[in-house]
Amino acid sequence: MEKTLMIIKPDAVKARHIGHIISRVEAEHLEITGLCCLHLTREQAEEFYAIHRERPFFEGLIRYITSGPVVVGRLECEGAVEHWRKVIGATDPKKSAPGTLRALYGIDIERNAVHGSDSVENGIVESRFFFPE
Ligand code: IDP
Ligand code: MG
Repeated sequence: MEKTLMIIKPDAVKARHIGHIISRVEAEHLEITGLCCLHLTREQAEEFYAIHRERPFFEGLIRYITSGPVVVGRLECEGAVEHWRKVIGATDPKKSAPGTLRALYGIDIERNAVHGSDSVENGIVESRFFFPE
C-alpha cells in the first residue's frame, strides 16, 4: 500500500495538537502503521532535510525541528501521498486552504505544524528513515 510520512512538528506538540491531528488522520481513513514520539538529533534532522541544505532557511529549519519532541507516523492508503498533502495544505499556513491542518495549527511558514512526503518515492524513503523494515 502507498505510504507517506507524517511528522507532527515541535510547535504543534507544544501547543497540544497531537490528539487533534491524529484524529484527523483517522477521519481521513489513513491507516497508521507506525507511530513514535522522539526528539530528533541535529544529525538526524540534517540527514532528513538534506535536500534543503543549500536553502537560506536550512539552519533555522534544523534548529526548529530539533527544538522539542516530534511525533512521527507512517500513514498508508491508496494515494496516501497526495491525500495527506491535501489534508495538511500549503507550506505557508497563510496560503493553506481553510480547514487544512497547517491553516488550523500552523504558526508561520517555518513552524507549520506538520510534515508530509512530497512524492510516492519520498514516501518510501522517508518511511524507511524512521521505520526500517
Ligand atoms: P513542505 O514541508 O511543504 O514540503 P518544503 O519546501 O519541503 O515544504 O520545506 C520543508 C520545511 O522547511 C517546511 O515545511 C518549513 O518548515 C520549512 N520552510 C520551507 N520554506 C521556508 C521558508 O521560506 N522559510 C522558513 N522555513 C521554511
Ligand atoms: Mg517538502
